[in-house]
Amino acid sequence: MKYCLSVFLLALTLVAPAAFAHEYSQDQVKVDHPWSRPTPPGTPMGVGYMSISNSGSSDVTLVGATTPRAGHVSIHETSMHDGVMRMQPVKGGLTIPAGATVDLKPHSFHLMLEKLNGPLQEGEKIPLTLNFKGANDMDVMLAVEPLDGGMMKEHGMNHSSKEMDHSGH
Ligand SMILES: [Cu+2]
Repeated sequence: MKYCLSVFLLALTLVAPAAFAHEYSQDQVKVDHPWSRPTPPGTPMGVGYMSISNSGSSDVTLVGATTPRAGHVSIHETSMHDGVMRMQPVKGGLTIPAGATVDLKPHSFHLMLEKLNGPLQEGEKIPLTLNFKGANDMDVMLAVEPLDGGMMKEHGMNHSSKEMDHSGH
């Protein structure tokens, strides 16, 4: 009995980090883990990453987004040209084909939050409305995660409260 209980508790512990993930579903569209990075003061631009799935039978296109934290949001793609990394707007929007998932992630597709009205702070949740062609607009929250990446999510509350103390100085 005791053994079973501890195995059960261990399983819960291992599953716990998933509780920090967040996803949104609406009609045929699922948006998983929308996140961003903190920006240094004075930086006019921030990023938005997420994974968008389309379980419908027709294509859906992400054509834009709005947020109260930025004057404009663009859809960009980062790519390598002759060894130089550069980013350019995705013309006509980002298509999520029927049945497919498209990842917005570092060194690939991303949202560019331009004309920020203030630095993006670690721990902040940024309201973001995604505008789709072929699906209804969708509200999600971008979680501003630490610069050292997703690994730190494992540390959960401890980490974020420590960081909040720090930003008070
Ligand atoms: Cu960009």
